[in-house]
Amino acid sequence: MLDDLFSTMRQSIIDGAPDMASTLAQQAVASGIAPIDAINRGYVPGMHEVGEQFAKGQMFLPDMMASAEAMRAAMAVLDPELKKLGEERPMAGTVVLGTTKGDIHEIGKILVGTLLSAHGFRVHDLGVDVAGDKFAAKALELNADIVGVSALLTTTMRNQKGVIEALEKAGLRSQVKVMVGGAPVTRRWAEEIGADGYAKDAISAVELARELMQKKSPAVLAQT
Ligand code: HCB
Repeated sequence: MLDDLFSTMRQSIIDGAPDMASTLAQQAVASGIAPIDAINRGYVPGMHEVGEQFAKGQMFLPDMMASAEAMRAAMAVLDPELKKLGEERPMAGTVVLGTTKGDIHEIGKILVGTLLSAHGFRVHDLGVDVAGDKFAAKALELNADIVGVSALLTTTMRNQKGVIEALEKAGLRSQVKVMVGGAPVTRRWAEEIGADGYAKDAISAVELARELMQKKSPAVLAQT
């Protein structure tokens, strides 16, 4: 029964059907299904399928855009539900989040931000196509604990290193932890560019952020 619902959610993304994606998300909320399960078991597998079909030339850019629209419609319903979970938690840390320069993929980054908020982090999302110096300026302004950098293209991954360099240049590197993610990003890449950690999905990003905070200020995290 649940599997049928998740499978229909997945299909709504493949079909690029925002109304259907939104209705299914509302049904999930009404039936008490955890929003994160709907995302991870329903909608995200649909995005992965779209990516595979695009790579094989079976889907094209407008299809991918329609799928992104459907994902956004589902997230519009699920986002507030996830954020409610974070409202009563003590502040776990401040995260500045963004997608690297040259890259406009935002869905995964938004999801990471939502889950971090749901776990008590104060999140500032810089959006997409963000240059390293903007990450550094916002980290300085907010006295951020963590900078999270997303990249979905092999061509924009290298700009994650640019963010680390910008933090170094601004004299902030010793006080700001950097976590990286995005479909082509690996743990190995994170190590290569000197990031403090890599997260494969939003749940791991929360775990990683908590680990990084533990290293920075164990006392704060113990209360969350
Ligand atoms: Co886009 N695209 N795309 N795309 N796109 C990918 C990424 C490809 C892999 C598809 C493919 O070929 N198989 C491919 C990249 C190939 C490569 O370089 N290796 C690709 C391409 C080629 C392109 C264009 C160049 C296509 C073109 O114009 N010819 C173009 C690039 C534009 C640009 O950025 N300059 C393009 C455009 C688009 C859109 C606009 C149509 C749309 C994005 C819409 C939007 O975001 N508003 C889009 C989409 C939707 C995709 C796919 C299908 C889905 C991405 C997605 O949302 N995934 C994607 C295929 C794929 O990734 N498998 C395809 C779902 C989220 C939940 O996963 O991996 O983004 P995620 O995030 C995870 C995870 O990585 C981690 O947690 C997230 C949540 O679980 N994470 C972090 C992410 N960031 C993190 C940061 C942290 O600190 C920690 C963890």
